Amino acid sequence: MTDSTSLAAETSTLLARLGVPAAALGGGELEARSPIDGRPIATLSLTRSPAASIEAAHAAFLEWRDVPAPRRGELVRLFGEELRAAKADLGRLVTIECGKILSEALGEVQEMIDICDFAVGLSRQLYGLTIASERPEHRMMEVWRPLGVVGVISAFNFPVAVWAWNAALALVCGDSVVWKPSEKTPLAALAVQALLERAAARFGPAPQNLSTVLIGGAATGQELVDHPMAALVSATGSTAMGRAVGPRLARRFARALLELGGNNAAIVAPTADLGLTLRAVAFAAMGTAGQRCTTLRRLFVHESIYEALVPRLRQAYASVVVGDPTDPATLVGPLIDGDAFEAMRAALARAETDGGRVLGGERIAMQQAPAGFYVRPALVEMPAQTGPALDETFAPILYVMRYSRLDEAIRLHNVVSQGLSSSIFTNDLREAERFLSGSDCGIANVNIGPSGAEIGGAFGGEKETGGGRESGSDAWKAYMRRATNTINFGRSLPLAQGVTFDL
Ligand code: UN1
Repeated sequence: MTDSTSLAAETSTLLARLGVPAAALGGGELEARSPIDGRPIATLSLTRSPAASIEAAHAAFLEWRDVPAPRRGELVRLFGEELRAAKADLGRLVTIECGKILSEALGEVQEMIDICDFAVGLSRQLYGLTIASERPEHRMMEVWRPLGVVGVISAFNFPVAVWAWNAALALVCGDSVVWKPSEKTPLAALAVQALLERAAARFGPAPQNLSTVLIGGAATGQELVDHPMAALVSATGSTAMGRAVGPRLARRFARALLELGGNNAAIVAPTADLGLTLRAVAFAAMGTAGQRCTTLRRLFVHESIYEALVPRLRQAYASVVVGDPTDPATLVGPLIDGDAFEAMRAALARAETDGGRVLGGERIAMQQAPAGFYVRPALVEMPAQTGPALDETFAPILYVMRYSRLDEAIRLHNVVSQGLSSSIFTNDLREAERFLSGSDCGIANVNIGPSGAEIGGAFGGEKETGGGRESGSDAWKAYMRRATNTINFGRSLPLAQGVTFDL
């Protein structure tokens, strides 16, 4: 286990190398902590005036929207280069600040690089349509124009990638970006901002304040949500956060892109490849210590294979290596903090009341990190889908249930209030297709787990997950304003729908 003085020292070395100005750190009122040992790693100041930052970003937008889109793509290309060069350092910082294992932290930085590549290509493909006009000598077209200031509110569990999904698209779409990162992971945000500034310096004259970071808590986020100059706010976090943010944005008719909770499930059907299923379930349910919005939380196993799969799962849960996320042997790092641990314990206690058989869930003492919250992931065999199995608890708990009929499993799958991601494990084509059309989630997979999506697809979900779509496919359209243009190139004025109005 890395000792805490060396963690703080390593953090400041990493921040310096990543280009974070020393003036941004030290002496402020926000204390950044590492979940590795629960101890402070840096202090920083809160943003004094979020409104001033948003107004400055709006001025940047007015310049940036006139820069041709492929040229805007060049800035994102350079940013992708900075990320490639800084991948090891930024990944390490992400591990220190949010506790995910190094391989996953590096994967998160890779996800940023991937979305930059996607956005660079997109900068030459912001296509509109030409539409047949019913009037002679008229042309109709649909064009996509830059939108304005894009606010991004991100969560601790993906402290850099989710911002990048939004920012890379927003920047090529001609928007400026104001980022309110989780107050649990402000340092990674400052590092990313510094890398973007490096790219901007190489780009040539880029508008000042094209991207800014607001350091603060919920009140700062609220200022961003309420500011009339924030045209779109893309917010990732709990459903409770979305319930607070959504109506405030609606009140001023601003755009909302909400990526909220998931209570993701998988169905393991009789023909499933059990070796593959075991590995997929282990990563999806225990990876990132259960702290992904796409984490697998419910597993429906067909009764005919229950005894073949579940004992192997129990073994995996009992033996998975929990510990220091900087150690390459570790697969499960710490929870983000004590509140997360309390929520996990409370959910497990409720599960027991409902007749659940709980394996794991106990805190693991780490000699050198008494204030770190390390837990053995919990596997809970439930007699039925009740109580905590219907909620999202942001911790590594997998509720396992038996099923006999696929239609019933799909019904139970859909019964929860969230609708993010879902999977089936089967080699039966009919079952796979029935599941894909039956799942009510934004993401539905066959023979892979629900987490770890690639950036090329649209990411997001239905119901209490909030309905937003980020990242690939045509998610970029949320960051632009659609305009329908009709051009009359004749000398007369025929009216649509055959209306006459002759003076
Ligand atoms: C999140 O947890 O908020 O699909 C995002 C995944 C990752 C992103 C998760 N690509 O698990």
